[in-house]
Amino acid sequence: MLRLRKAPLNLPEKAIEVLEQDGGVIITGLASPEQLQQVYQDTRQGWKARYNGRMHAGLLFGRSATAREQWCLNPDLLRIVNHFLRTTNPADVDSQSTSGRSTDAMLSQAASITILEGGKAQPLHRDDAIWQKAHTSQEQTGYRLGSDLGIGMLVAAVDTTYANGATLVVPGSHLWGDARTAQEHEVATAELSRGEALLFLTSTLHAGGANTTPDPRTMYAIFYCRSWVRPEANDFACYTREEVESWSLEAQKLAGYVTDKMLGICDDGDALDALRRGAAQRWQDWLV
Ligand SMILES: O=C(O)CCC(=O)C(=O)O
Repeated sequence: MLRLRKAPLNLPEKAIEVLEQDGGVIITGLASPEQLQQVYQDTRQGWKARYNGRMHAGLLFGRSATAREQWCLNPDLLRIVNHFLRTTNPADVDSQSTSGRSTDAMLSQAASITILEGGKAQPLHRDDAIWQKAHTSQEQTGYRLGSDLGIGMLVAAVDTTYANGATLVVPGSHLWGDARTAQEHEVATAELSRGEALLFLTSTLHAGGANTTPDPRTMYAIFYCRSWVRPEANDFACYTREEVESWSLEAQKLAGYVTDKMLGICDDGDALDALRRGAAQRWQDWLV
């Protein structure tokens, strides 16, 4: 069985090296058993929609302080994420605009995904299809840093195996053009021990597997995108001022409630400022 390589989270350079070569890596050392238990408690009420044997519960960022503050904001993880997703002004942009500007990745979506007994495998896909991204082959040039729009992370809440629907990944497919399709022998199974995480570029072909066991396969999905692409989930519609204010400043920034006052503004300020003003004052502001 084709397998993915592993890297410890406290050696971000190793994970970056494997991601550039394979498009996906198994991260060890992110989630402790205590954190997994806490996130399970935080999310167990959240299961709502069910489709094709898969259950998806959104809003993980707000539901679980542990997932938000300790996983999504893990500094070693963000070091890897921003290696791929930070956007720094090219020189010609610098000469025409705010010079030296650099923006970090933001949250695209965070959710819990469970595959129930009998849940079918997904088709192999690239997550950057949500942004309608086309891919030209990088097989000759090698990986072009800057070509990815996002990175996904799946944290295993249970041991994942081929039998219970471990994520299928095609190593190296982040370098392929759109015309190339994966053959069976090119598909790896990212079998994870509970607490390990799969990190993969959004250009990498992957799929949730089929669950042929009686036990649910649960993973926490934390996806990041570049600052200037539209996040997959529009969670702004869900959180209250009080909820957002209870988050750390870094979490407010990651989710787009606090910005660099250029991109993602709301009424010429931050979305959090607008929430603080509230509906009544929002309209009064315009009276002179
Ligand atoms: O459930 C998985 O293992 C992968 C999830 C995924 O690829 C998706 O939801 O698009």
